[in-house]
Amino acid sequence: MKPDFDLLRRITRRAYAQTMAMIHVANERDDVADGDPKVGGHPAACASALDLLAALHLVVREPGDFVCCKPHAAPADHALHHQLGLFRHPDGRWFTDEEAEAVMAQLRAFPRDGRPVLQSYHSEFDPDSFHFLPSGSVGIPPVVSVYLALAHRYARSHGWDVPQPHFWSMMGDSEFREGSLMEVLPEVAERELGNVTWIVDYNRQNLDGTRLPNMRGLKGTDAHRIQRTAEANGWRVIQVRHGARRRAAFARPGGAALRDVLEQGFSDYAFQMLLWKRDPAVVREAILERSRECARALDRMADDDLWEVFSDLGGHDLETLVDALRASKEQPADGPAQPCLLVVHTIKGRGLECAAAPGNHSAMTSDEEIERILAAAGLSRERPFVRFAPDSAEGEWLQRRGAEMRAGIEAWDRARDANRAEVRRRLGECGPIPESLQVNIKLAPWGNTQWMWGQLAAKLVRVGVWDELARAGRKAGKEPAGDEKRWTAVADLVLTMAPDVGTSTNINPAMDEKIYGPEYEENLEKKYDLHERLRPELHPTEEAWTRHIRFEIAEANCMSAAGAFGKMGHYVGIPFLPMMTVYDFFIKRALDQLYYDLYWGAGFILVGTPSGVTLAPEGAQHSWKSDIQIPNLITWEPAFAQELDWILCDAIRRHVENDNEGRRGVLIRAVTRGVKQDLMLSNLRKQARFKQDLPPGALLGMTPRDGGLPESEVPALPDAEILAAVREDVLRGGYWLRSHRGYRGYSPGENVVHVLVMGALVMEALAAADELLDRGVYADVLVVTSPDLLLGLNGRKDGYRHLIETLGVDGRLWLRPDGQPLGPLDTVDLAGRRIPIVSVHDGEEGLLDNAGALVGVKQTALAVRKFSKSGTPADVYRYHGIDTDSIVAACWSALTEAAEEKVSLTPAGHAALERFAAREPAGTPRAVPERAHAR
Ligand SMILES: Cc1ncc(C[n+]2csc(CCOP(=O)(O)OP(=O)(O)O)c2C)c(N)n1
Repeated sequence: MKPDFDLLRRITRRAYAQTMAMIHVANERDDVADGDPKVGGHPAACASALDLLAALHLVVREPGDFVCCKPHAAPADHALHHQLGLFRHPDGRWFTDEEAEAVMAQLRAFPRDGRPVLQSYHSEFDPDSFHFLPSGSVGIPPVVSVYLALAHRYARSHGWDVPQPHFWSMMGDSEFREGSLMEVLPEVAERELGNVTWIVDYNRQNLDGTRLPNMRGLKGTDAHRIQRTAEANGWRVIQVRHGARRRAAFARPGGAALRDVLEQGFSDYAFQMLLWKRDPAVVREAILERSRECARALDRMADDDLWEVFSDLGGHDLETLVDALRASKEQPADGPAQPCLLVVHTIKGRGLECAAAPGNHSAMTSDEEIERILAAAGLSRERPFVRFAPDSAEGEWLQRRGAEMRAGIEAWDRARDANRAEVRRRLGECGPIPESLQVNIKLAPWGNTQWMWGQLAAKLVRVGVWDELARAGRKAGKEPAGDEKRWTAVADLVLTMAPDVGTSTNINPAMDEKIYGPEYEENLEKKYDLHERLRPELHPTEEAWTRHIRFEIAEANCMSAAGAFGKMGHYVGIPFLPMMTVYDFFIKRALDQLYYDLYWGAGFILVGTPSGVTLAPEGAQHSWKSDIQIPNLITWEPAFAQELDWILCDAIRRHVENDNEGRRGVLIRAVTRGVKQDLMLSNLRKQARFKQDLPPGALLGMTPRDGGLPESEVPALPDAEILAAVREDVLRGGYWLRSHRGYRGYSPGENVVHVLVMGALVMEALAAADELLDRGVYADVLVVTSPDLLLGLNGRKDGYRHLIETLGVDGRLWLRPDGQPLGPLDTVDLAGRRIPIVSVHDGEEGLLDNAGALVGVKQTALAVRKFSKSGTPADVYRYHGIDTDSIVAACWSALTEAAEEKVSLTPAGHAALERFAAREPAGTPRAVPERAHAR
């Protein structure tokens, strides 16, 4: 049915006025202290986009469609949603009229007393965030939106009941210069995503003013360039240049020449300057200068008419816009589905005094102007946000459209909940998710964590696709058996992705014949029987057993895809878990995308591998490590393969069970340096904590010289028991790999140092501990598995309990008498030291350096502080001072330099101490017992 465009124009005018009023009101609030930053806003940028957003929201958009828009147009979206009554509470209840009116006055306000507010840019916290992507950083949301479209397609190909909505993105013309958009452009057509429409708000201005694309160099305006770029990348392009007035003028004599001039004759700059000048006589002259043939058309136009025609851009003509938006969804009858890009020609600041003025990006409306705008829409400053009366024609129309939208949104919620229930059922059938994937680590005595990642990914994928392959009568490999079966439902949710580094990061089996994508060509490797040993077959299909999304060298694209797939649990109730493997160094290529994913609350796993200077001979230029602290991200760096197994399994379980608040994004760093895997258990077994039947108070001896019970003669607990205990510590951020507590001669405050080590340097730390032991120093080695959980944002949440309480890395002062006889009535002087910390990691300064400050002891941090060089790991570690010798030297000087602190004990304290000493069992080391320490 043809919409009533007059009525839609009246609604749009009100939305326009309310958009401007939102920004005005936000800037009028009086809760401002001296020196506070401005509130601000972008009336002009909203004005250029408002009509096209009205066409989208009021007419073309289906309820389930996804939308993302340039950030600074957020108020325009809110105002249109307000007309339609689409604000919701977090529990799904729709706002009452009063609540809706109230929230419109709360743009950019802080949410006091639980009061709903609207963020400065589109946000998940907004009451109208349903299927609206967050914005703020331009150039990212449209990319995310593309991958969300892909994720929906993937879900359908894999047998899930998921609708295929349309994905609309609106962006500025300066935004369209963002590299991220150029990076994704070819992908959208290659992946044949016909349900993607991009809309460029072509207002020829950006933040700094009028854009000046060099028409000579570009051989056309920027609109021509955009069209050529998009078409070269497989898109269909529609220019929405002219409104109805222009088209009518083109139909009259001389109109064709006028059309030519308006389409080809003006540079963006020249056109923009005429808009700003607002003088019909100058416009007339400029047109005729370009083509005398236009005289026939222009001669019939009075100045006012000429101005109307000249400024009648398609982006402000609702009818034209509705047609164009609808046309963008049409698909070629033959040939692949094709995305579409609309170049919508608009005027920035249209209807405002600052229209087309170069400095209008954040120009505010004056009091008089806002009054004029409100009055033109039949509104007043007393109640600027009132909605149309329900019994008015506009009100009735909005009620109907709003009700349709609400019903569609609620239906989407129900479908999502049904999927959630189905996922729960499938998971429930498999029983609890195992703690381990049971990879046989013994196969690789010198395994590295990257190797282990490949093993784990391969197993998950093999278990996940077995049934799909078997059902299709294809070679399916070993049928999941025993504990593996418990993984089947989870494994169906897992997929891998990589920006052209899948094979080099060991996930060949996960990729082999499992690349997801349109099968646009016959598989000639199959046809000609071509195979390469140990290499995956990469021909894409959309079969149900596909599990890998392949990317070119496009880290930013891949990162956005990880976010999009990782948001599917939220949107459609199917918690896909994307596992992106990427060279750790290049995570910083996609840092803004990573931030976006985390802000958005997506759940995903990033495997950054290989990482750090441990790359050694492979790439000195690639050695800087991802050391990132952003809320919602948890970072891990396992040393041993077994740790990675536990970490990955736990992360998967938390993701599918939605038990990952504050840690939805998981970053695991791995390396290609082999670590002697049996060092893990051989060291653990030596700890007094893991010895069987150790008599109370008995002390172990590492060497016969120590005295004590010879360690090797005291049996350790069964390995499974040790590992179960250590797993707990690993998953809380760190564990003691070597601890000399309970050994004879171990004397905190005298000869003990805590060595915190992360990742592959564990071997250097152990070698240093051996060497130090020969010199009478007890270096306890704490493997930090998650710097974030132990010392970072996630550790902070419980006051670093694991570090301080469980692992006992604290600032205790270990006291001994300071040379004076103990007399009952004297004040006694004591002296002591705290246990110093030496940390060593392959990463930049700062990663572990706060441990000492957290517990209040001296810390020496060994870290990477300069660009690296090629060489063997031994060379490179030495070069950076993170080798065994450096650790030994650092421990030695930490002990000698740890200042001796003095404490005076009063007679009362002394008496208490004596009473304590009397209770001591024989054989306890001479150090002052724990409960009498200064802290
Ligand atoms: C990545 C990024 N860089 C810079 C900004 C700041 N910024 C916000 S809007 C804008 C200008 C946008 O111009 P354009 O895309 O043409 O949109 P218009 O406002 O003209 O419609 C800039 C530079 C941003 N939000 N994100």
